[in-house]
Amino acid sequence: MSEPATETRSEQPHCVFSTKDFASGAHPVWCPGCGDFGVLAALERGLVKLGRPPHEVVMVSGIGCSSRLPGYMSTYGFHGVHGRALAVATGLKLARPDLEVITVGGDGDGYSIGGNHFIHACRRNVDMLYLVMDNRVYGMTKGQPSPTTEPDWDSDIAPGGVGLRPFNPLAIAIAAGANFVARGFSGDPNGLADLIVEGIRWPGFAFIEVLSPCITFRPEQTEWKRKVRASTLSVEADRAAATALVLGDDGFSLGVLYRGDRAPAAHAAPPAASVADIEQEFALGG
Ligand SMILES: Cc1ncc(C[n+]2csc(CCOP(=O)(O)OP(=O)(O)O)c2C)c(N)n1
Ligand code: SF4
Repeated sequence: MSEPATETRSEQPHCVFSTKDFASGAHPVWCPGCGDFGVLAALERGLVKLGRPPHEVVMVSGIGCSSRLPGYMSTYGFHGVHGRALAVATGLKLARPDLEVITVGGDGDGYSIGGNHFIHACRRNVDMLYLVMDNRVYGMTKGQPSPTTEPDWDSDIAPGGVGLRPFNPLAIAIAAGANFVARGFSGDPNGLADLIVEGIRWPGFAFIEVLSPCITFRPEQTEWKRKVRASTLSVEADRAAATALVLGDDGFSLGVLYRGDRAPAAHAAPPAASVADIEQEFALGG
């Protein structure tokens, strides 16, 4: 096995970390071969390249196999409730802009129960990264179709398929105002690590959709490694044109698909009152 990568961040030449510094030591309970292992490796490599210490990074998630990821990293973490991760992350980043806030989760968590928060996080454009491990299925709850499931995917719960047009998260993100939009693949952790670094450095809300196979409930997704390819879509396109380009793509183009120039949302002003004042104001009884 090769040694973990180390790299110095140009802005912070004294910070040198290895991928081991970002690992919690807990063994992932994911099924052997789950794509989420590749995403975990990519996040660790990306954070090494970024050069920020683990205690300055917070991983926020909801519920699902993919949402277990913060527990496998040594950074701060918040494993919250289903579909609400972006609401937590938005508040955290506005209150503590000095922290690197990264939200992770699955397509069920982020596009179904969390769909409202996803759209409004794009619209708000707070300076943080959102990474979705999309396996087009609810893995943790044993294989129900998700918003990105193909209409004809046959399963016990939806015989013959759901028959619905899939949600297109990248086109929706661009149209709703996300400032950086990319697609990665769990089978290419180095390429994904580069996208993670670029997304974090780009001002505003960065969204990375990662094709991350569920080999247990969607074993046919092992074929994704033969379908993915580097994107040839223009990243110079404006928001409307970029949305149209992504809508016309087959969903297997990898790389940066959109870079916007919106100014990020302003951070919260520091509270005028002290913590003691606030505690007194909200004190019960008397
Ligand atoms: C409010 C609420 N509704 C439903 C559930 C059940 N539930 C847990 S995980 C999950 C879906 C997870 O799917 P996804 O986000 O795609 O993640 P994966 O497991 O595939 O990584 C659901 C429906 C829950 N925990 N809480
Ligand atoms: S059920 Fe699917 S998503 Fe969950 S750990 Fe297993 S392979 Fe990964």
